[in-house]
Formats: sequence, C-alpha cells, structure tokens
Amino acid sequence: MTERSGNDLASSAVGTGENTRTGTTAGAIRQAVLDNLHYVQGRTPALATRNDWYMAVAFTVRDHMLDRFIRSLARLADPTVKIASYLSAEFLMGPHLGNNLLCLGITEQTREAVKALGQDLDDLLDQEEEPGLGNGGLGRLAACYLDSLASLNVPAIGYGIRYEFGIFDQEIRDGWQTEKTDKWLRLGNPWEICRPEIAYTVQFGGHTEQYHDDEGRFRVRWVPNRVVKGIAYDTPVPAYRDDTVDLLRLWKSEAVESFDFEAFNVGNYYKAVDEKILSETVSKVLYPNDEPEVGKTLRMAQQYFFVSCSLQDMISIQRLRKKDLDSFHESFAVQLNDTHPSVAVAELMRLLVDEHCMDWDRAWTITQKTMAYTNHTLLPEALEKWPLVLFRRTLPRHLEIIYEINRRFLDEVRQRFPGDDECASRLSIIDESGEKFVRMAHIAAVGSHHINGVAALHSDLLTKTVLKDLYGMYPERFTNVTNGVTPRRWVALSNPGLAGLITGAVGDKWIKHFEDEIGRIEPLVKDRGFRDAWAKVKRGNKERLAALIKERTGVAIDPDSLFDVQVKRIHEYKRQHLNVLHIITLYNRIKRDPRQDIVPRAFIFGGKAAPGYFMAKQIIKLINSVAEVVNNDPDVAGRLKVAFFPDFNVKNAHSIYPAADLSEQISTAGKEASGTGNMKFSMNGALTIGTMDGANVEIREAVGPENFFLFGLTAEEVLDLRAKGYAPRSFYESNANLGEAIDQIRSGHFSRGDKALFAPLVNTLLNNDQFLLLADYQAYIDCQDRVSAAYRDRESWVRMSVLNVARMGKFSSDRSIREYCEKIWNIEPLKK
Ligand code: NBG
Repeated sequence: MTERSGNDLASSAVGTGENTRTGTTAGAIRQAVLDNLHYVQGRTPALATRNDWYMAVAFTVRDHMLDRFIRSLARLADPTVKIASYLSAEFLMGPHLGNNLLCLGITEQTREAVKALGQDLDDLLDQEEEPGLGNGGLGRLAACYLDSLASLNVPAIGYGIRYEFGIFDQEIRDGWQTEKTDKWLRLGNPWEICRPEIAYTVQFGGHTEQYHDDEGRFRVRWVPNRVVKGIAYDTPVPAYRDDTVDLLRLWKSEAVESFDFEAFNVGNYYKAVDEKILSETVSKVLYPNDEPEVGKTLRMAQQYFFVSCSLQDMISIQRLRKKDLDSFHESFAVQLNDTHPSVAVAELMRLLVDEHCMDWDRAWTITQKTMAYTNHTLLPEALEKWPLVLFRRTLPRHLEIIYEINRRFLDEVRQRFPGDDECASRLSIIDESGEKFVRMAHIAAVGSHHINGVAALHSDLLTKTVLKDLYGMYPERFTNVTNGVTPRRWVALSNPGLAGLITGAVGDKWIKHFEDEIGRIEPLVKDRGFRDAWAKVKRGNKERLAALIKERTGVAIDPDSLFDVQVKRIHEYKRQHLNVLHIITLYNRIKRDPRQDIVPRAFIFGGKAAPGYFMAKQIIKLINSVAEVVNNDPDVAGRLKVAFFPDFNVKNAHSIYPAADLSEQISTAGKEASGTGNMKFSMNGALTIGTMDGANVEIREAVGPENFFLFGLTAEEVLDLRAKGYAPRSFYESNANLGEAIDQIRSGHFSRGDKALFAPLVNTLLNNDQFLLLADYQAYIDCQDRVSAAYRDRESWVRMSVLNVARMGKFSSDRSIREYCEKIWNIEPLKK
C-alpha cells in the first residue's frame, strides 16, 4: 500500500497551460503526445506505427487522469469514508480511449492535436484492442456500475481478475462459429498500472490441523500444498467531468518464487518451471458461461484467488486507516456480483477467525454486515454448485468453515420450521440429494445482509422459484435493484449524432444527470424540425452500420430498410431461432406472391455462443444458412436481408445500437433476469418488440405501452402451460405457416439439401421446446406485422422513437447505483 503515502507529488505539475504534461490545449496535447512517443514508446514520428501513436495518445490521456486518480486513491485511506467493493469475476470495460477522452472533455483538442501530427483520431480509436474480460450482460453491468460510481463520487473499488485471455474472438467460417484466442495484451495495455508491491499470497489444497496456541486457544492451521501470489493491476475509472477517478483492481497470478529452489537444487529444473506455469494458469483465461460446470477446478481456483486477494487488500486498507477489524463493515460494503465471488463469505470468516483470532460470533456478525449478494439468473441450471469432493480438495479449510456456518444455519431453520426436514435439506448449503455439492447461492444468501434481483419481475420470481426457501427464511433481506446502463458510453460516446442533437436542444446536463434531464426532450416530439433532424441522425447511423456490415460480412443492406436487430449471447432462452422463424415466414410470403408490397427489412444478428454449447452453435449456423438463401433469392429482390455481424463485443456494439430501428427482446417470459441491451437500444431510439420479461416490463411501463410492441405468454402463463402439459407438436400441426417453416428447415431447404444438419434443432423444437417458441410463434408474427405497419408511418415512428429516448431516464446506471447506495450499502456519495 506504499503508493498512497506519496500522493501529493504530482499535483503541483498539473495545470492547463501550454507547457505542462497535462495541458488541455491542442498544442499542449500535441507536445505531450510527442513526448510520450519519445520517452515511453521510444520512437520517432517517422518510424512510429499506428500502435505507437495510439499508445502515445493513450499515455497522454492517462497522464491527464493520474492526479485525480492519486487523490481519489488517497481518499481510500480516510477512515470516515465507506468504500463500495464490487467483487466480480468479469468486467467488460470496452475500449478506454474514447470514453476517457469524453469524461475528461478533451476529445476535440486531442483530435486537433493528432491531426497536426498527421494522425486521424478515429483510426487511433480503432487501434485499441478492447479488454474482453467478460461474457456479456453481467460483466458489462459491472463496467457500467463503475462508471456511475465514479460519476456519482462514490469511493469504490472494482475487484476482479486480470485474465491474460478474455472472451474468445469469434469468426464465422462456412456459417459456423469458430473461436480464436483473444490476445488483448499482445501490443501492451497503456491503461493499467502494475503494482508488484501490492501482492498477496493465496493458498490451495493440502489439509488442516487443529492445535492450541500459546494462550491456550483452540486454533486451526491450514497447511496448503500450493501457494500462488496475486499481483494488483490498477486501472483508473474516471467520472464524467468530475474529480473522482475510481479504481478497478484486477489480480494476476504468479508463482510465489520464480523457482522452487529445492527442486532446482536437486536438479529437477523442469518441475520448478512446471510449478511456475501452474501458478500463472490461475488468471490465464476467462471461462465462457453456459459450459457444464463439472470438473472445473481451475474455475473454482480463479474465484477463490481473486476473492482472497481482494479481501486481504481490504484488510490492509483497514490497517492503513488505523482501524481494527471490528469495524470492517463500516469501512467496506462488499457486493457479490452473482455467486462467482461467494466464497468470500467463508474467506472473510477464515481471515477473521483463523488469521486474526476473532471469535466466531463476532466474525459472523461482521461478515453478514459486510456482504450483499446480487442474483443474475433464474435458470436453475445456471446456479453454481461445486462438487464437495472438488471443494474439499481445493479449499479444505473453507469447507470446514462452511460446515460450521451450515450447522448453525440449519439450527435456525429447524427452530423456524420445526419438524420440516424436507425444508432443511432444501435450504442446506450442502446439497446431499445425490452426489454432494456446495450450493454457492446459499452460502452467498446466508452470509449477506441483502439479496437482490436485477429487475422487478426477476426479484419477484426469485422469491417464488430458485430462492423460495431462502425467502421463507429471510424475507427481510430480499430487495430489487433494476439494472441500468451508462448514458456516457451508450449515448454520448457511441451516438455522437444523437448526443449533439439532444445537447443542441436542451443543453448537455443530460449526460451527467440523465435521469432528471433526458425528459426535457419530450416536448420536442411535437417539433417537426427536431423530428426531421432525429430521423436524419438515425439514417446516418444506419448508413455507417450498413457500410461496416458490408465490410465485415459482404452482405449489402439498404439503409432505407427497417433495421431489425438482435444482438446478445446466443442462447435457446433468448430465442434467436424464433426470430429466424419470422424471417422464414416473411420469405415464404414473398415466394407465394413476389410482387406484394412488404416493408423491407434488414435482420441483423450478433452474439457469441459458448464453445461447448452445441445448440447455440446450431442457431448461428441456421441464421447464416437462412441468410444465404434469402439474400440471394431474386424473388426477394433485396427486400429482406439477413446478416450475422461477427464478433459482437463492446466496440462493435458502439456501431450497432445507434443504428437500430427495432430491438428484439424476445426471451421466454421468466427467463431473462433483466437484460441491459434492451436499455441501450431504447436509449438510442429503437423501438422494442418484446415479451413481458426482465426489464422489458419496466421499459414498457416507462415509455408507454403504445410505444412498445408487446407479444407472447407471460411468465405465469408459461408456467401454467408447462403444468398443463405442453405439446409443441400440436402447434406445429395446427399452424400451416409454422409447419411450413419448420419443414423447410428439416428438409434441407436452407442447407443445400442436407437433412441431417438441423435435425437436432428441429427435434428439440418438436419434442420438447423448453422455451416455448412454437407456443409464442403466432403472437410474434402478428406483432411483427404490427411493427411493419407502424414503420410505414415514418412520422409516427419517429415520434415513438423520440418518446422512447425521452422516457428512459430510469434506466441510467446512475439511478441503479444510487439505489444500491441507499438500500444496500448505506453509503452517501461524497458530494452530489
Ligand atoms: C445476466 C442475465 C441478464 C442480466 C445480466 C446483468 C448472467 C448470469 N446473468 O438478463 O442473463 O441483464 O445478467 O444483470 O450472466
């Protein structure tokens, strides 16, 4: 923690004049870029590559943040300040340069500066390889929350893992997804500061021993068989136009010593190196989700690794504050982002009891007052549980602690529900129904003071389904915080046209105070000139996306067509294949009557499938197969186009959301916890076609039902239908258009006659259809027809588009973070 003592070193050098390293005029920035090119990159302008220029600009921008960063870090040592610690196995930050320029307010000066150096800022922005340290919504939510924490001046640390390889890069070959390793660190990462002195050891495996210490106290000693070191890598997270720069601290694993000297001395050089490789493996690679969990010792090791480093770090900050551990919970509010960090409950107990000699009851009170848990899924199969055998082998001491927590917890349960053994076994942290497992949601819930879902419907369903028994036990702990997204990245940065239009009309306060300010554009919906400008912005965004799609996929789409977009992870519950059934239905209508007047549509898909998720990969192949037929059929005459945009990530998302007319949010009701893409689309003026699922419900309420295309079964109806016995085949048999579409897929119509190709997908739909595509098919088609009809009236469509944006205030992540502060963390932002 030594860096915090020298925190006032840099401040004197900072100013806005021409001659300092952090001056904000174009001239000063130009000079700073040249200096960084020279002193950091070691290059002359003549020999500099595009990456050299990117690095020089990035270092310049980083220099601009450092003074405030250092001051914000110093604040962490102030004992009166409570810190929000956001523990997350994923942070999907997206490219930093553009966002940091925006937050600092120096984009235009920098553009001018690099232009004077013969560079184009957009090219340099494009050069940045984004850190893909997350799978999808959960990791991106964590990134939006860091942005809002900083912008609301909440002292905060995001703790996670510095994966060497993030989410794979996706390529499409012959219609199939192929995965390539994401080498994001290849050309260096100018945004992080490595802190080799902030390092903690983390133990694994071995066994435990009981003994009595010198003072006669009963103690447990953990004798591990493997030790690794976690090194801190710090990334500054700036507030939008404000002083706070919060901290993202990611841990990289290393061998404790570069060599195991004993092995080295006895001549076993390779064993020594092996050990090092093993240690470095811990933070090597991000796991894609939706993969079967079994046998993933490494994944469990990753979770424990970053949790242990983070808690040890908090304890050392507490020491720096000269406070003892009795008041740990007054210094830190720890938020567990899903169950991935939930071993924190047992680890904090171990640190307090074993390492700091605190008595159990006191330690338990502190732990419970510190932790809070957010659940992000209703899919029972996605709730993490670790095989007991694996757990014992990796974390023997933690298993003992969990047994003790469980013993005390089950005593409470039996008191509350006497004689109900069933209930006790359902609630137990240990699942003993077959092979034994540790239920991570249970350990998280038992050890936390609050448990929240991520949208109103989701929080409600949690208490009725996957966490029902826990709710029965601790109803007062349950609450809701609906997700939000940052308007900085998702509107101001990625949609400059729209941002400029809004700012021109109502000023720029909406960027910092979206919740209160964005509604001010609502009256302008009546202003013809404003609406025309609005339509023009959308049209420009669509042209740019069309060009990008042409470049990436070869598919030419018409910017005048309705851009119908579904971008998100590929999953059966998200029902990308329902969207495909609609495309096939429209295609068949055209084939029956090629001259009919239809609203031209471009169907744009994007998203990654987990490498081991066979059905999701089939869906990608299906989209591309249908695309091949539809895009090349002369009868269609370009009125329908289908494109799969490869490698959907944050950077690509910047170009996609602003260009969408229609946002597809069509998950089976009750399956999507919240969704956050739905919010990004709507904030960029797309209208939504969606089910009553996740945050769709609240978006519809906010924008008005007349500005939202709703269809499909409700969560309750889904349950009813399933209970009554759902027979997908009856829908297939009784609906001619649906039957035709499915038969075409089955017969090889879209796969050059290959009947076997989509057999697994078709069979799943006909025999099981867990996600009720067939039941929702007709409602979806009818609703899409309403969409097309609405799109014909462009004036009215633009009005709805404006109203969608104007009424999205609630979905700013600033609102979410304020709720976490008030309802869960008991933290007051430092200044409003
Ligand atoms: C995802 C949900 C989304 C939700 C995000 C963020 C997981 C486990 N859950 O619906 O599927 O928007 O979390 O809360 O990734």
